Amino acid sequence: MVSIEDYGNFETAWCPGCGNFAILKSIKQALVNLGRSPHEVLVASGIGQSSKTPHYLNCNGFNGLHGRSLPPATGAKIANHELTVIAVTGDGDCYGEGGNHFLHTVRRNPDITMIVHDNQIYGLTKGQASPTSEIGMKTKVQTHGVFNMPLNPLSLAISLDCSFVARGYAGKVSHLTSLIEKAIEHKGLSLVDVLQPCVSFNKLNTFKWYSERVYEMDDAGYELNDRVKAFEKSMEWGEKIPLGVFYVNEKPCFDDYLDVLKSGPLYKNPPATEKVNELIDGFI
Ligand SMILES: Cc1ncc(C[n+]2csc(CCOP(=O)(O)OP(=O)(O)O)c2C)c(N)n1
Ligand code: SF4
Ligand SMILES: [Mg+2]
Repeated sequence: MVSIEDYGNFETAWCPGCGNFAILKSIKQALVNLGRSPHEVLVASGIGQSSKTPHYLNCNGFNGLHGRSLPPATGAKIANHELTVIAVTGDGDCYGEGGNHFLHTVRRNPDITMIVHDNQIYGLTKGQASPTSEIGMKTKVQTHGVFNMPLNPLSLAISLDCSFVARGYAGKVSHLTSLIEKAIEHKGLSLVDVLQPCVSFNKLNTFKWYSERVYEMDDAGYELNDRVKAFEKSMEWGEKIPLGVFYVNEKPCFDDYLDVLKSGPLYKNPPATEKVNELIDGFI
């Protein structure tokens, strides 16, 4: 039987009190609840405090370039579609630097789970505004306050027909754990945007700020495949911030279109070296 200890207990470089600890705990707990052993799981990331997560999990991991958690996660899923693949990323990494990958991965719909540590700031580089920073928030760079419109990740994902869209909060570990479980079980691309206080650099969106506003939706109040209603719900932000599953659209995923995967995971196919040699010889 899998236990939480199997996923290890590593020393981290995160600040004491950071919301990242709760997300790490929720990921481990969700994997254990689903009975996934470390060798059956891959966690891929880009660059950022959030993207250090693969270093703190005893399972397969890939820590790549800034904004690029999704391409290796997609590639790994295709190479071995029996793996549970999770892309861990940040609001800067996913919605800023990696924004283009995000858009097109939603369109491609591979069967992977995205967990975005959304602290509304660039944590690793010490507190510049990110795509989700609030208007007016002052930082050492945005000295007069942020004036770019914040991006709403949930609305964006729903408008693109992302297969599963949810929001969690690092201050509610058991709720977040159940969202991550649902996201992993969902077949297709699942986005879990997690409100994650950065206690060192985001002095606006603190644990207190979020805790006063967030509420759990027991039931969204509409059919979860109703894209228009889900879009409307995703725009609720301010005095009240909903948490839970906003949108689910069961549809074929990228892996389903690849006939070559029907005979088993790609990595088990013997390499066709003679064909590769033929191809190389064609250039000589
Ligand atoms: C191409 C590139 N541009 C910029 C950077 C510098 N950089 C590293 S992490 C980061 C922001 C990370 O923010 P986020 O993804 O929100 O992660 P957090 O640290 O907040 O978890 C930036 C701008 C980089 N490493 N590579
Ligand atoms: S800088 Fe912010 S996001 Fe990074 S570890 Fe510290 S508290 Fe967490
Ligand atoms: Mg961030």
